[in-house]
Amino acid sequence: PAVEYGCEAPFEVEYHDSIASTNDRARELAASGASDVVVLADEQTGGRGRLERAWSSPPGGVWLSVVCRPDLSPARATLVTMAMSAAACAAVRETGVDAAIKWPNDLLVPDDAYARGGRKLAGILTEMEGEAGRVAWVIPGLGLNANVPADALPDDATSLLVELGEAVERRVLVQRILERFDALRGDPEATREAWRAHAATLDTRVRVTLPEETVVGEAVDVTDAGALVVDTGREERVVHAGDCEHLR
Ligand code: BT5
Repeated sequence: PAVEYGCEAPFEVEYHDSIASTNDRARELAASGASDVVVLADEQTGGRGRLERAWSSPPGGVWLSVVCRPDLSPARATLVTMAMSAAACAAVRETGVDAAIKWPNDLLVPDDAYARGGRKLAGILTEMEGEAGRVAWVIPGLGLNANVPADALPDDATSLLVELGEAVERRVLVQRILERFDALRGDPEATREAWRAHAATLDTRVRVTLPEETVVGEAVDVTDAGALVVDTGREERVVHAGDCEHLR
């Protein structure tokens, strides 16, 4: 396999050289009762972003999905996504790349030439199913442009390879991400703290585009449910979903 993977974290790993989408495979595993399984691929042929957007997933990336069964209400399942973004951001910083989280859960590498606040290094697609007011399963799917060359990246994106000028060892990177994720995922307070510590969006002027309106103001906090608190000057608005731009 392209990724030699030996994980000591409490996850079983199912590795694929190529697969349509690790989230799709993880959903199958979740439906058959699996838990704490990681689906990892070198390449995805049908990678998915949020809102039915496509996620470009050429060979060399870290494309992974984790089947989790946390004891959470559906409203707080976002904590799992926040744990994954904070874990991935910390592991990326250990490679020497100065990434930060853009709300809700993108990893960006700052780039002053970009009004939107940076180049996208990673994104997370979380899918879940609820049952009687509790989460039955939740699957955070992380797409991280690790050893993806510049010519295989979309516009406005970057990779660890591009930033560092050399390939990273994905086995080590994945291990670090999963260990941190495992340490954070059962601990809401630690998750929120870690998220805050890695966030580029807090104390930044933002424009959040919601389906019906646009909210502009200073991002002042994130809630336990992963919502962004925006001080518009007139009021504090709590926004739960939307696309966020950093304004300078
Ligand atoms: C995301 O969506 O950022 C979530 C991406 C999650 C991908 C992982 S890979 C493992 C697992 N299996 C899957 O099938 N998916 C997950 P969103 O915020 O909607 O961003 C999508 C947008 O990012 C696209 O419309 C493009 O503009 C841009 N994009 C696409 N591929 C990219 C890439 N490799 N790097 C950076 N930006 C990309």
